[in-house]
Amino acid sequence: MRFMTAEPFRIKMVERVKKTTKAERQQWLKEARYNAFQMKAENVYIDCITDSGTSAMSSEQWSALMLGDESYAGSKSFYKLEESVQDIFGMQFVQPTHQGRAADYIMARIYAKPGKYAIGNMHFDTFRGNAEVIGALAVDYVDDIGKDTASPPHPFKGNIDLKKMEKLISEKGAENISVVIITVTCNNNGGQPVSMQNIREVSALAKKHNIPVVIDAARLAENAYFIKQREEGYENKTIKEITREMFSYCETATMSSKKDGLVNIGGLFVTRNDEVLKVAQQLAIVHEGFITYGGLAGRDLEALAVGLQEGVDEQYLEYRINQVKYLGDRLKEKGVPIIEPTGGHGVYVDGRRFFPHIPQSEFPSQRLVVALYEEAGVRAVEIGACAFGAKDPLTGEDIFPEVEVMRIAVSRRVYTNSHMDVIANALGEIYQKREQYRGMKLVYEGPITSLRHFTAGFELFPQTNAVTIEV
Ligand code: P71
Repeated sequence: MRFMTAEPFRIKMVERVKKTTKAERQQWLKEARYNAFQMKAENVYIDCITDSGTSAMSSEQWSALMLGDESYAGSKSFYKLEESVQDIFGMQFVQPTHQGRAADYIMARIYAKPGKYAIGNMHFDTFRGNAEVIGALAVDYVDDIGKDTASPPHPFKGNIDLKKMEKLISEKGAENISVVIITVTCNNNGGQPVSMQNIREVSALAKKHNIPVVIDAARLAENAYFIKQREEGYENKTIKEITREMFSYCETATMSSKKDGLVNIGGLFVTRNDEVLKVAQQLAIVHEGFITYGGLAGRDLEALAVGLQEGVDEQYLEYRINQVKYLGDRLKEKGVPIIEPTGGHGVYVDGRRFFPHIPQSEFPSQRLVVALYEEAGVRAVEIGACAFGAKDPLTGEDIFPEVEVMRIAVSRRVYTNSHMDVIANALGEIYQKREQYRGMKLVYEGPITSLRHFTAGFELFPQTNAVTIEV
């Protein structure tokens, strides 16, 4: 296989994307008030806003759609999905949901408790939102190295800091910690993996204190591939052996199947605890649909049953992880500061190191999102002062997040490395003229601060090379 370094698929169907002019893009940016979420997708040349629900399905998945059994109860498609999930997770009970956040909601209703702590590496927004509604205290205990976007490469920047976890347990008492949630890979700091050793040790510590462990498994296959590549003792294991061991350390897992499930919609709630299952099924019936479809069509269940298996295929994962690395390497060659090593589902550009002259209060990463779209029609997303900034409820002062990045999420099986070159070349040029850029001002937020990135409106401070015409 020495020469077989190209994609392990060939392309059967294509979707046209539009090339646009800079003047057009500047106009659309203005209309969207410089918010990527407010743009029309048809005006985007390469869309890297998310890797969620954007995968290309295989011919096997498209043909599986035709087998969809749309029976309300006891659908044949459910049992196929159940078997596929059991095979990869090694857990018995499966409740589908319409997407990941619905599984998060069910999980939060079962495991988050008012006034009690939910420890995580970095909780994803959708669980955090649910936890906050319940009144739980969601704390991020990722290792310090994972929080520092300029830290040297480390194989597992998604790991939970066991010392911090132990300290909280001893200070607050185990009865005040209702759950530990390990998100694999850790989305908010670069798609960084969690090691098997860390999952094992976190689980042992939690077990000692009777605290249940949940895995947020949106990117389970990418995490398993990193374990195989980077952790001693796993080099000769199959990806499924690794995923089953990962889940052997938890009671329950949630999954947004829009990522490593290689489908465009869907979620999963998976557990080994039959009491937990019963509650999950009741919540699913109220909020999602009957237990054997969970808000999805039979055809969606079919496509997911197949997609999960394709997602853990090692040849696919090798291509997948290497494409993201390819983009990271091209950017590094051009001096662009990124989180290293590159993670599973995208490249995260460090906004503060890219634009050191733009303070966090003027949204450096968001400015970079705007510059990248303006120059090349590429849409990325900010994970920084806009998405995770907040106002102190008492003083009204701005609170800024530790991670300040632009995420370039790479969709699965969608773009070629020529697309990656376009992104790298454009960012390289922007980096060359980085001093010309100035920051942005937030002029509209929307009613809920924690969701402001979807609705925010900005104005640009004029660039320093702008010509002022005197009258
Ligand atoms: C991503 C997304 C999609 C997203 C969701 C909300 C705000 C912005 C973007 C979704 C995840 C995720 C993890 C670890 C649960 C969900 C929710 N990620 N856990 O990265 O990454 O899943 O979208 O299917 O409801 O762009 P859902």
